[in-house]
Amino acid sequence: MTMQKEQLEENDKLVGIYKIMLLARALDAKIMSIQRQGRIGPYVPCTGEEGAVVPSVFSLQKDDWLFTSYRELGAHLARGLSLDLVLAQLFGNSNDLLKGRQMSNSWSNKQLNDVTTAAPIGAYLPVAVGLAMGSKLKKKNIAVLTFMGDGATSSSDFHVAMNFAGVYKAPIVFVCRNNGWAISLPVAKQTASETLAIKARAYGFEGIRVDGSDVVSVYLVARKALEKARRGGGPTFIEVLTHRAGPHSTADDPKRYRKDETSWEGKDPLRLLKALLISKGLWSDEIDLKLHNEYEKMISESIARQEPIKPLSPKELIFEDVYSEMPWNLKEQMDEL
Ligand SMILES: Cc1ncc(C[n+]2csc(CCOP(=O)(O)OP(=O)(O)O)c2C)c(N)n1
Ligand SMILES: [Mg+2]
Repeated sequence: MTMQKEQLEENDKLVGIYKIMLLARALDAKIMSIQRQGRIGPYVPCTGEEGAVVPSVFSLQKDDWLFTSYRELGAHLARGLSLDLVLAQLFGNSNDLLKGRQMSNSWSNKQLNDVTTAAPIGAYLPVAVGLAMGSKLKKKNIAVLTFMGDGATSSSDFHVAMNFAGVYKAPIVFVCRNNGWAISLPVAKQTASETLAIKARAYGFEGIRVDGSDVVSVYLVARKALEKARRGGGPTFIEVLTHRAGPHSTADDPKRYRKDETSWEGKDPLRLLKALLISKGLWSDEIDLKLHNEYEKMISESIARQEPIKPLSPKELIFEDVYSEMPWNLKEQMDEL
């Protein structure tokens, strides 16, 4: 590929990343507002962390796999999850692919190799590594990308996952969003380790620390790590320094523990990427406003479609999807219900 063509493709990627970040930001604000109006259950917002999340998904290939925690709305959007499915999950209606059974923010889509999360912090990490190990055994040249928070690095499952990934050279990339907080616990009380990235060294593989407001760096580091995984070069751990702009969740009041913080807006990944695109002649304030308005309209229309849809009945929810053929005793109980 010529340098020029490569540059054009990279520019397209950056614009693509920016658009998804913009959509995630607009959607996050709207979801917060409908949550405050009592129209959905609890929600975990993602504003401020888009730069740590969206870029790496742009280097995933179709057969690769994605695992997330709950603050990676932009990752699901980047993987191709539709607005309707994002909202159906939050309304827990009958359109939801998970039938309203999962906690909010636990998006997934089988067709997109986008796996739902587990509520216990870090519990899905060994599953992600297992999938990567299995793919390697089957000689598929694919990679697994998994996100986690800084708090997840204290879980026993983190150790299990990192250890197996290192020993078996699993084709996996761990992206740890270090936003400095596990709800109200600051990262300094989470670990005595100098950084989170250096933890990878003890497991025998590369750990890299990158600034989450620098989208280009996050993109390049993640792309290289995913290529390495697919080539058989084993795992990489990427610590992305980022900022949780809002509360932990809608059930949290950060004013009680987060005081005297300096403004984060100068480090806002969305603002910084927008400025970069404008400086490269790839974007303008006019296009930005137009797209933002389009997104707001799309989001409102999607809410109008999903909100009136009812949830499934308890009968379908309790009895289905456990056995391929329902045993007689369950059938009896279902009839009774
Ligand atoms: C094993 C376990 N312990 C505690 C909790 C309660 N809990 C939910 S989210 C959370 C904080 C996790 O922080 P982090 O991994 O840094 O992710 P962030 O919320 O900052 O994105 C905790 C302690 C849980 N879900 N699972
Ligand atoms: Mg955190």
